[in-house]
Amino acid sequence: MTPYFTILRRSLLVTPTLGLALLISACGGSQSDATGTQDHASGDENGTEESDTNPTSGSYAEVSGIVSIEAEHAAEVRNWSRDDGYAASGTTMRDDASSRGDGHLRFSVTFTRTGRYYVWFRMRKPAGATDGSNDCFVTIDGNDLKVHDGTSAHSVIGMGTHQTSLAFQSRPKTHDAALRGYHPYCDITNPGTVDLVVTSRAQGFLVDKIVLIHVGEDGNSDTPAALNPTSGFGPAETGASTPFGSG
Ligand SMILES: [Ca+2]
Repeated sequence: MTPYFTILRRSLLVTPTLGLALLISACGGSQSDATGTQDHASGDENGTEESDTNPTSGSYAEVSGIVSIEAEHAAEVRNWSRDDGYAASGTTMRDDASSRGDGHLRFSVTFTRTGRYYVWFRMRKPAGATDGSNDCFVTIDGNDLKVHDGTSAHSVIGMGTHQTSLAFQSRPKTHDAALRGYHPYCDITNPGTVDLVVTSRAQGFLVDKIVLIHVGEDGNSDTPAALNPTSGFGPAETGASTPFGSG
């Protein structure tokens, strides 16, 4: 259990209002939405012919309850591009799509350990950008990420941030302000390989790294390495092989 998760649990359970306020404050305040009407990833209706695909790309793998992915090492890229202008782990990927749903980063991830994983993104919006450039859709095998408010689970749109420098956050993109203080997560019910897809929602939005951390039934991180993805570059990539653009 990391100190961060200890603090998080105590904040949410003992003083939920304060905990939520702290989390929202840490995440940069309330979140407005980008203009437009699409609130869900539209998938890849245009097919894959425009995708920049590396057919030899391998899977990422969960190792000891951790999945760590460099955004620039996607197995498939469409309408995102490398942006070396930031202090990143490797480099960042920038959403270049001119409309929502018209681009993506696709990752293949193999899990051996089932259960719940909290999702962290090292991300930022571009300097000087409005809140219209601060989020993305995220799905795993086509399913939305969720948050749990202590009573029930709720689907969320994806991940979002108000940070103007790259920082790890476990912050959902959702229209429901009451849900923004909870960790977005995915439940892995069976060992095997899934598609993690980051779909364009905000032109200029930047992602450096994606980390998934297995958590116990009480919501606390139970990874023995006690890796804290809220600072630095986070854990090294797990199980990557022949990623996009590596050669
Ligand atoms: Ca990176």
